Amino acid sequence: MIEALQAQWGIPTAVTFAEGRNGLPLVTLTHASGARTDIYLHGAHVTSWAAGTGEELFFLSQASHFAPDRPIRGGIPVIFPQFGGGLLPQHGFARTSAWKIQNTAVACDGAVQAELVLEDTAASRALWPHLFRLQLAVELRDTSLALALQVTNRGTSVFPYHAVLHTYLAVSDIRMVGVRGLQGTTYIDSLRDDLREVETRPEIRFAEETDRIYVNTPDAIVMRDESRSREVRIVKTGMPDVVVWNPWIDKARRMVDFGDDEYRTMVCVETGNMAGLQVLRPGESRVGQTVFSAETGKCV
Ligand code: TA6
Repeated sequence: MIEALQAQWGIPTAVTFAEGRNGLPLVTLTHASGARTDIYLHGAHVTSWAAGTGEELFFLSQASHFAPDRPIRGGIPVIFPQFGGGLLPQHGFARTSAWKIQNTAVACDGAVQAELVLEDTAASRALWPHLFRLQLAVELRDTSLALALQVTNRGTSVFPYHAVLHTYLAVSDIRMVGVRGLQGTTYIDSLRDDLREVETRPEIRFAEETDRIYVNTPDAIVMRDESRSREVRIVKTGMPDVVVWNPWIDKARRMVDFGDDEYRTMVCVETGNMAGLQVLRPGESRVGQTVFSAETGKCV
């Protein structure tokens, strides 16, 4: 399978296919600057992003499953058509589905691109009776990684959905981390019976389990990792909401695919429509994009 993927979609030095953990196929995009990102076809799951400096910017649990029927813990799970619990499996079925490569390229400015696609199957229709197409376009540059998630209604009836990039950022010590850009935004506190309050802090800090859906937020968010003098800027378009999540001690212990102490080295800053369902009519498409850019050595 890897040889066939490499023959059809590989690009020397820029796009390389390999067997990843437990033999799951992955594609590595490598930019001329040395920046690199790994994408498993399982879930179209970005598991790693290293900017030109070589520093890893995404968290990936040491205890993560790598199995066809389990989500990978870390990186960027693609959440569709359901965020959270409900009639479908938790966070929907896209993150545990086998996606296909639709295109690879190196753009004229050197950006390395890969596009992955997922369409409805008999299995998905048995769970969720709609015809859809998901396309995830990944674009790597020297200090940025862009993901565009397009949802298309291929069917003849309207469907509601959530589409979310559930991003796990790597940090050195959660107690030395701040998230800026959400002040004045209304949030839904998942830990307090979905109580709605307004965020009054210019910077969110972490000292306990945090699980909040910020509704209709500004499109530029910054995660500051003081220990590493690093900032990760997150700029979204067509994605109204942001989730900020850290499981902290007790929930970390309850998660079998997450190390007990790994809460210290991650924070989720997720983008998409989590607070409410979006609706697509037959033939309609909608795209949401998130661009991550990293700067180190800043006086954060
Ligand atoms: O986005 C935050 C959240 O909904 C948390 O409540 C927690 O459940 C997290 O997602 C991880 O969910 P998962 O199904 O991947 O364990």
